[in-house]
Amino acid sequence: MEKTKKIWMDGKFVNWEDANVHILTHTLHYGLGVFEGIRCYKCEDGRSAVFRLQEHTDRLFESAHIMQVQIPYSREDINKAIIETLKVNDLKEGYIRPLVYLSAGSMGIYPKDNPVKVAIAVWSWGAYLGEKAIKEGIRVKISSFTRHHVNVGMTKAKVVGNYVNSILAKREVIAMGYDEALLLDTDGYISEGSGENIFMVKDGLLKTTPLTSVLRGITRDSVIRIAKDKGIPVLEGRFSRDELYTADEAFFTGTAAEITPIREVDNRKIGEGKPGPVTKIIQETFFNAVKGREKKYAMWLAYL
Ligand code: PPE
Repeated sequence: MEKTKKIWMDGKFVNWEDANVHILTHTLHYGLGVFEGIRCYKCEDGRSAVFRLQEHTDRLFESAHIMQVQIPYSREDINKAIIETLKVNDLKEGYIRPLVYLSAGSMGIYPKDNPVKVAIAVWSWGAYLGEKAIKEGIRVKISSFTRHHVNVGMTKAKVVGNYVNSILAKREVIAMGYDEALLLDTDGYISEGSGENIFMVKDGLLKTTPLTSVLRGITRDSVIRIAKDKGIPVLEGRFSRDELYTADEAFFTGTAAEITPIREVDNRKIGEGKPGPVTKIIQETFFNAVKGREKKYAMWLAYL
């Protein structure tokens, strides 16, 4: 990972090397913190733009609301701080990680008076699963670990501790030689990847899991919008692993993963084992949108 110069910590720019926290930081012990993952792209005209900044900030505040964490800043403050952090670091394209955490104060699971703090880091981040993954697709394995039950982990909130489940799944499948993990929900239906939503295509119909037990992905929302604009029918509905095995196409969506085609699930080839026509058109339109090449989606871009 490539270092940048400064990290925003509660209104101040701190040197990357000095961006530390106390060891009794509550979030570090108990996992209650919320975060976001946002991308900034260098556009055609040389300017940089954050993709769907407001939606990411809104989700950060929704995650905090679900977890009863009071962010001591306004949404506008956070938007501004994100833009400033990119500018201070002179980062034209990369990843943005706002983190809201409970700092040191009380110990014990009940966070009494622990101050809520916010940090924003940015860094350069290429294709999450590699350039080859974007072009040729990846090999996916369904994990033996189940996604959170909706009354165990708050799956609509991007909570720090929720990601232990993702790490378990990802480590398991990487050790077996696959590229990414896919998790089933507690009823045995497909839910999401370790850090991605999933789509499948069958007979021209684009299908994605309903929001029941998955994160309300902003890339997922962008894909649904693009598909509708292209006249591709979209259905939000549950599907099982065998329905996925017999899909014509499948792909993951996420800020980090962008649009990553899936060429294999559990050693079964998906379609022809390479990105199909629907995946390609959506992927192409998505990259045109984030890079400011598609006027129709200009409202998704917050220029620096
Ligand atoms: N589900 C999960 C569990 C998830 O973590 C993400 C994002 C998504 C779906 C897709 O959401 P969206 O980014 O709004 O389209 N995962 C982030 C974390 C990646 C990481 O390794 O860290 C991301 O893509 O930024």
